[in-house]
Amino acid sequence: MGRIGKVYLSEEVSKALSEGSPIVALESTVFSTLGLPEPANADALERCISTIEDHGAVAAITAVINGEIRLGITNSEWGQILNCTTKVAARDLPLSMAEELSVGVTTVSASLSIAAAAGIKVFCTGGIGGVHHGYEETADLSADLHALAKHQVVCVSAGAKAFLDLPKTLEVLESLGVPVLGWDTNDFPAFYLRNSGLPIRRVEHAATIVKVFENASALDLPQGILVGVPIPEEHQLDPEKGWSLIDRALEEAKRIGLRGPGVTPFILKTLARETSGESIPANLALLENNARVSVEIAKEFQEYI
Ligand code: PSU
Ligand code: MN
Repeated sequence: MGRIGKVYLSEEVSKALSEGSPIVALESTVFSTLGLPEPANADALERCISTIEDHGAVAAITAVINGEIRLGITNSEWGQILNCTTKVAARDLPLSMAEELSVGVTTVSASLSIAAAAGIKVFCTGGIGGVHHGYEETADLSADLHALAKHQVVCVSAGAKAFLDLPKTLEVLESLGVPVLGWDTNDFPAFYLRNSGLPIRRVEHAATIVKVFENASALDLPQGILVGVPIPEEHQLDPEKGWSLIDRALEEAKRIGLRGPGVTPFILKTLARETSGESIPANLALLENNARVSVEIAKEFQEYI
């Protein structure tokens, strides 16, 4: 197994890095039961990896295994990720190493730091974390936003999860200097829904994203780039129903006084239940679509060199 600093690379990722072939990094929280219920989580993992491979790139899943920070998980280790319930954000990485955590699933913040450490430029997720409703009271703002401000990685997502405070999330990204680009859209995508009604800058070609990245590097701007890819039309939830269910799930979280890292998994679960599972195929479809777009961008980076 290769290693870059404290990051252990699978053979496949090691080889792809040394050959300069396109690589897409992936988080692992979304594939654990914290992100998706069984068996949809296994389905999502399988579909993301095969989409990335079928389009000609290598999938590099991040996780913590036996206290090692890993980039690239082998098939025999998939089961450990799927069943894991220990969520590891960027700040948890040092402790999970020190305590030799047996398995931890990495969030966007942890994964961006791992990808950046290995020089991987494209990272794919479902939806990033952001500013939660009630921020004034709870100060709950995902570490994903700070990680985007810190690591020069293109983060491909279907926007931020629709149950977040999306206007505030965009404000914070602006304050942190993170460019937010819409993949063929002017409207910040809202995860299960194509539109949030919030304006962002449209890009129509992967080449533009690569140029933005290279220009930012040349200017010594330390930030990453957030690319928002809308869920394919046929898979989005009915907007009216979707937004009202999200309101209900938020009220429930508030009523039981939920705080901290448990909030996101709770709302994802509540939505799956309330939509009688309809949110799950939508979640799978957007992940697969993001994986496809990620490969397009990763390949464009190869062209540019
Ligand atoms: N998007 C999903 N499912 C998830 C997450 C995002 O569809 O499980 C995870 C990601 O790992 C993200 C994390 O980084 O939730 C954000 O959690 P928090 O709001 O606690 O920062
Ligand atoms: Mn949080």
